[in-house]
Amino acid sequence: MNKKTNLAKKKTPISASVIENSDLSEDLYRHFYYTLGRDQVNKSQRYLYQALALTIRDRLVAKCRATNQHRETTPHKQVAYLSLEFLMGRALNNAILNLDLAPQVTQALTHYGSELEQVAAAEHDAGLGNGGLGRLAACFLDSCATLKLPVVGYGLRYEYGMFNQSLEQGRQIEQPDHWLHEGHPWEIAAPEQSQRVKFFGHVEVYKDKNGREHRVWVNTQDVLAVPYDVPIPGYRNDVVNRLRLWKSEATEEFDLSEFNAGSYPEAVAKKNQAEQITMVLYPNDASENGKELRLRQQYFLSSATLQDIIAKWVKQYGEDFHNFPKFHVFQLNDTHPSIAVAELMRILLDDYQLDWDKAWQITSSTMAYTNHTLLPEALEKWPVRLFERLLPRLLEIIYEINARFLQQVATCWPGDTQKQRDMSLIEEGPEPKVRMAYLAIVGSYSVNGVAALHTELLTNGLFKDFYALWPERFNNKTNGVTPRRWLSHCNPKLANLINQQIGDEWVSDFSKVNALRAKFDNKSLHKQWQQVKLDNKQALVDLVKRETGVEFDATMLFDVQVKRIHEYKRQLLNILHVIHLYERIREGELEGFTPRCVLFGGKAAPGYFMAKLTIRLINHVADAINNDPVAKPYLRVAFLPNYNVTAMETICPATDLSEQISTTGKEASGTGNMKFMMNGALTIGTLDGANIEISEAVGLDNFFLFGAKAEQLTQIREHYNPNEIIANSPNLSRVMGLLESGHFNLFDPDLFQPLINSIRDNHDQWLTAYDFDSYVKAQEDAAALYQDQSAWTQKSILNTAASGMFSSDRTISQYNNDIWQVQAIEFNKAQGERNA
Ligand code: GPQ
Repeated sequence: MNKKTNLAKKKTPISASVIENSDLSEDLYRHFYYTLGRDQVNKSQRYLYQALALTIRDRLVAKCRATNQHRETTPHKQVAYLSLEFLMGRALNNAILNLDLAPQVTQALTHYGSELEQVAAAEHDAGLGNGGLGRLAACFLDSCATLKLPVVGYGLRYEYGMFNQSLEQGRQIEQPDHWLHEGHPWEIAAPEQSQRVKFFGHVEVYKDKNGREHRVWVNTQDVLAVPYDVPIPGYRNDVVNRLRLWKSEATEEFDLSEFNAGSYPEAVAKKNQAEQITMVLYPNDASENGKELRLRQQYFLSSATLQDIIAKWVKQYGEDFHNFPKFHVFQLNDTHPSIAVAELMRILLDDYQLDWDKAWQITSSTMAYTNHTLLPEALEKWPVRLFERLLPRLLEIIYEINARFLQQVATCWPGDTQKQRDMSLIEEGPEPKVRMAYLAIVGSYSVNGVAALHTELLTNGLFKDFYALWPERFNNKTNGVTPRRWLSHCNPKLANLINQQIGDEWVSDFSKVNALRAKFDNKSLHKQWQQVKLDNKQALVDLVKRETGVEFDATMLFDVQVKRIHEYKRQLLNILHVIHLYERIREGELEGFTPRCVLFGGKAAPGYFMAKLTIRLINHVADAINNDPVAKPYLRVAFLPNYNVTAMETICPATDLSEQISTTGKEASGTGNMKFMMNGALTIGTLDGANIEISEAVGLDNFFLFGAKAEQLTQIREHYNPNEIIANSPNLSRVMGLLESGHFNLFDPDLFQPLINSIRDNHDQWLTAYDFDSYVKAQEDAAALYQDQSAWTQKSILNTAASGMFSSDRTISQYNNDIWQVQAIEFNKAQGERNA
């Protein structure tokens, strides 16, 4: 036996089971009393939360180590999920659920006279994302860990997350979200694994002694990337994966050289510049940012991540990259990290001297790209001039990729120079630009859309030339959401009821929820189902009252639209319908009127004028209605400020009617639609994104469909005349009349003119006027059905029952089967413990 094993044997093993078996109450006390230095006198929910988080983190760390150990001892393929956004929300309850610790935690908290719900409320949301794209990444991490797949998330540790929204006189006010200021107990820094990321400088060419030409990127200004790891627990399966978030810091010698030259302030100023990179999340959803700092963020993430992975590879296998694609996949969450294609080439060419073909073979067989939008304003293009200054070596590589790619285009379409211009990675013009989506497609072996219609529109529209060239590369992966957070955790009453009916296997195999279908007509289930909904609605009533002062009534129909404010999502259409209902009340057209509470929520990008104006309109209309005693028994309207992940956890269990009303062809998928469906809401929606699949799964009898169809759009737009539509629609005329009379802006004439003009514009892309009457009709159907509570409840149950395929577990299984092909972790526990 050699010395090393001897030593290893002597070490006291600290294994996963030691922590698992240690008493949670004692650990909580230790963290509260010693780690945080608190005692009974100055206890507060905040410190209790922190102590509890640390207590749970110990258990996660132990499992994370066991998971890693397995990885290191058993060579296997792994996925790096690269995303500029991870919209995680709160972690405490999710960890308690996945580790099955609720009874122990509840017990431990009794010593402090506290309840989990209050303690959990002290946690800040980790709002490192804008909306659907960032939340999808968070759901995916949960599903990967639950399916035991070796997937690591890589993102940025923004000091400031998504801004906090408040309202002043109906206007959106943005406040910074300094979510880290009280510390983030879940993360563990690993400064010893820091990476250097280069910026600026220039490229020099030299010949080595064999006469071979080398290009070196010199005189760069380097920034340090320091990793912080956040544990990601699977559902009751002992697997704990990681989310690695990079923080930017100044390199030490940077400071020192300046410092020695006696210019301390300059040295500190540069430190600030370096730290700026991960200072703030750009708050734009599905639209271009276009700022240099954003490109720096993108490169910083891509470079740090690739260097990290390559460094580990070299440590393990040396500089032979032959097998690299057998062990690594990089999934690019939209084009945001697509510079990774060029960066991997740079590392292989410049740092490890591979030849071009070999480097390209490795790169293009490890990268995979997910597209999340067809909106032209969201398709990233970076000015060549910016690249040249910020990332000169990367631009050279992109030019070379393009030259070789255009050869292929020329071979496929001989003599067609227009085709070459259309497909070039460089867009010509007075300000030439790099088309990031094309770079991602050319450099990836897989390109996917996020819902069936979206993928179809990609392959026969936006990317049709690329599809013609490489049809095998394109595939669909319809989005999903995790049923742990979006049903088990956020709606425990419904989860319990479902357990009583069909057992609890649905939590980790959500297709099983289909068993509820057989019970859709069970009267005693109806009663319980309605009671759960009523309780959940009461919780939302309380939230809305607390945050807005508006009194909702839990017996009314709850009609909800929460999501980013965007013209294509058509909050405007919704508020027009609210005005229509108000007109009916004012005119006494109350026959068959179903009383309803309409809830809006969502943030507008700070620079998005029309979105911000829409928020003002909603609030002005809400004020007018809520202050009109005639309307009170029939209609209440509220705009809930600061919509975020945590708010959705109260909103979706309480919703009767889910508004998914985007203009057809504009919403890539939608994921809120799935959360509502799981929780038994009925959907009023267009045939857009995943709504199509939702309506197919549940059946059109159980879905309120309206609006133009995708195949009619070209024709509609050709002859679109909204003024004529308005004139011919008594309802819409009346609504426009009230809006244009200034009824909602008496002290500010013309305030809403830009919105009015957009509706009346022949070029209105969003077709608000076109869809209005069919929307009103679908709303009437919903209102009528709600009056028959038994029929409504049947459909509510059928919606939950049919939501099985919208679990992100299904989505991730498909990513794995079709794109990643990694093996699930099957570590035997004994081995993990021995090695720990
Ligand atoms: N999405 Cl490109 C975002 O949330 N942000 C973005 O920057 C882009 C797309 C959304 C998209 O609008 C939704 O339809 C999808 O459901 C979601 O991504 C996840 O795929």
